[in-house]
Amino acid sequence: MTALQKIGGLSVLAIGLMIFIVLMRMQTDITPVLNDTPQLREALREEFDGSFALTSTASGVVQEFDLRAAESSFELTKGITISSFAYNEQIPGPELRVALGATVKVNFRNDLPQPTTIHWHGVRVPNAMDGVPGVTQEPIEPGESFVYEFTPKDPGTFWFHPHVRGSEQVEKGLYGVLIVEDPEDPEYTQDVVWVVDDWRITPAGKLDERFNTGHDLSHDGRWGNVITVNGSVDEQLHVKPGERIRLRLVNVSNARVYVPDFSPLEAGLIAADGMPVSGVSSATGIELAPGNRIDVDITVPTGFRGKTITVTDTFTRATNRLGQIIVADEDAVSTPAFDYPLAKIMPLWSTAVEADVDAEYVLDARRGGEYGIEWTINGKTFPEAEAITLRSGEFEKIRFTNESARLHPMHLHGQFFKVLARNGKPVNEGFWRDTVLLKRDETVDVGLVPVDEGEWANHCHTLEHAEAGMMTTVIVE
Ligand SMILES: [Cu+2]
Repeated sequence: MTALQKIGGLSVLAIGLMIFIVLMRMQTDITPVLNDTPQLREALREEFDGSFALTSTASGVVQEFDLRAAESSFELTKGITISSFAYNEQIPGPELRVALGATVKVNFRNDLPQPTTIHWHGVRVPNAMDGVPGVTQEPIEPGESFVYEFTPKDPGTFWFHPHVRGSEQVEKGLYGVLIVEDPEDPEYTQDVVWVVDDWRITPAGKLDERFNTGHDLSHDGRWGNVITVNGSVDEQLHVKPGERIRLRLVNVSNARVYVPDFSPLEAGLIAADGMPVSGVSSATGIELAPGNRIDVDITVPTGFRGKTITVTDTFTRATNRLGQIIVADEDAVSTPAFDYPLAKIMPLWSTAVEADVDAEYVLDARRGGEYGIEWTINGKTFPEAEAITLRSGEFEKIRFTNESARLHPMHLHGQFFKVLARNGKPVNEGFWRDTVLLKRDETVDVGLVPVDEGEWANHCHTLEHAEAGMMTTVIVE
């Protein structure tokens, strides 16, 4: 079957689906009795109050970093050295650790042969520091420099990557992690980051330089055939029995989704997308879509002396190896005892089902454009779509409707939201997100109270889909 035939099939499917949805809507128009009132909205906003730091608590300390993007070469594994891009010649780029309250100053220089920017994924930065070309800044041309300066408002696990030709620049190795440390963070015996990526390597042992192919665009983006953790196909974390570790997983892949399985270790989910959860649950089985982060709390049982645990990914039918946790054949150390600090306020928003949808984003594909296929939001590609406006400090309900058969991890910049319902069924995840995965034909309702003002990107984090138009903006005012 040719790509065009496949796309044709997709259109027929999409038209069928549209007719079905119209029929469904005609039916549902008669049934719902929503009680959207100013009182309901007020109550929903009150539930939220106190969830986020409204202003930064700048300490006056400045933590300064020099970051340079340039062409590089990278040894993925023995015999496979690829032409890459890198920050400071490292893959992953440098791990930036800053104290909550410190101002982060990044002196960035672009020595790539193409323009770039840096987006600080999940960090509530001043709008002008968000790194989105054509929205918050001009692209940084080769040979040019730019100073990013912001004071993070939230502690947690965040990351940074380019927002220009993302499907190529991120795939070639441009990404790094930003960790904001809270003085109230408990003392784990180790605090470790696992940056999870996949690479598409040709039989000749080179990085496949065909970006944005028709196949990748008409499917779930570019999935690689080699998975690395911290740039290694054989990442090993050495621990002692009794240790209590904080493991931060960041999915920087263009498109691949992971479902980490830590068993037989018990791994508690303590933070999602950088933000603390309202109650600890198992981290095994959580979907880590592109852009997502999870922080897990693992106590190594004393009975695991001398054991090796392989952490795997079970999202696809094949089980993929991520990294290994190797327990020393030594006496146990004493386990630090503390309760991980949970989110102080997390709205339940159980009455949000009664609120009308304030903005709906319909996700779909069509033929056309530079790549022969375009991914659309409400029938438009970036930048033709008009921005929607969200009211700062008010409860807002957004609906994402996936009318395609493909995966779309939708990422809203500058704001955190909570999933309210999937396919109309209320859910309570107990954590905030900045990126939510939509599966085929799925509808996801999210609630938020926007607090950071400006024009923010809202796009699919499958980087090939974003490249083919799947991006729009919201204005918070
Ligand atoms: Cu997508």
